[in-house]
Amino acid sequence: MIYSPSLMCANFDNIKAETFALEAAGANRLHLDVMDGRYVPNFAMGLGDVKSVCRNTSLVTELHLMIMEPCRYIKMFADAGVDIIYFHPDSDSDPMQVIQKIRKEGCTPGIVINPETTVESLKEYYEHVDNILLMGVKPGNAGHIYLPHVEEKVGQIIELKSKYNLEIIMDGACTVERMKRWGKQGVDGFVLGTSSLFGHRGTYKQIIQSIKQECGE
Ligand code: S6P
Ligand code: MG
Repeated sequence: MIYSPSLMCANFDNIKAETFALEAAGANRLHLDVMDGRYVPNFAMGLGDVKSVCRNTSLVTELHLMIMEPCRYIKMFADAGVDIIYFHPDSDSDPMQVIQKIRKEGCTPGIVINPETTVESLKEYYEHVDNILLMGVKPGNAGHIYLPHVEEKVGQIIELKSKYNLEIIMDGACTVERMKRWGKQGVDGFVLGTSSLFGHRGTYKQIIQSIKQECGE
């Protein structure tokens, strides 16, 4: 199972120490949220933050771009050292070109399914990407409320998983209880935010170990 803490929820007073601590605590991937104030009305990590995390970890890093015209910035982030790049297909006029660009720059392409987007509407992309990030909340903030209608999409995307050889990661409102359920359904991993890790009692190590235990590892 993949456990990918969201660095935007970490303590930015010392992002290097946070990166080390999360890796030492047993995280097996790191999730980096980038927002431009246009695709979503918020700002999150910037290029310098992304570079710092990539420089200071040996873990696989996944970049979640919540920006307009992502194609223009793929090379920049690939050069920063990220491994997986997710983008929102409705943020660019030519999503296929974005996918190709991500591969050309040596990264693994993924698309994001928003809570209001149907699984069916993105079907033309599934054979071209390796990874899917399924949002459980409206993108833009940590701590957003879970949207229960997403539950139906979990089942729908799992049905397509083996056909297209997709990795499925859930992002947003990943509580322990939901991770247990979704893991059994066939989801491959979870973004750990305020619902399970940050702001909870205990050290990162204690919390991640307890999440793994609860989820049957
Ligand atoms: C949200 C962003 C996410 C959050 C994370 C927060 O726009 O893409 O990656 O950082 O999901 O998790 P939580 O548990 O606070 O909802
Ligand atoms: Mg994210």
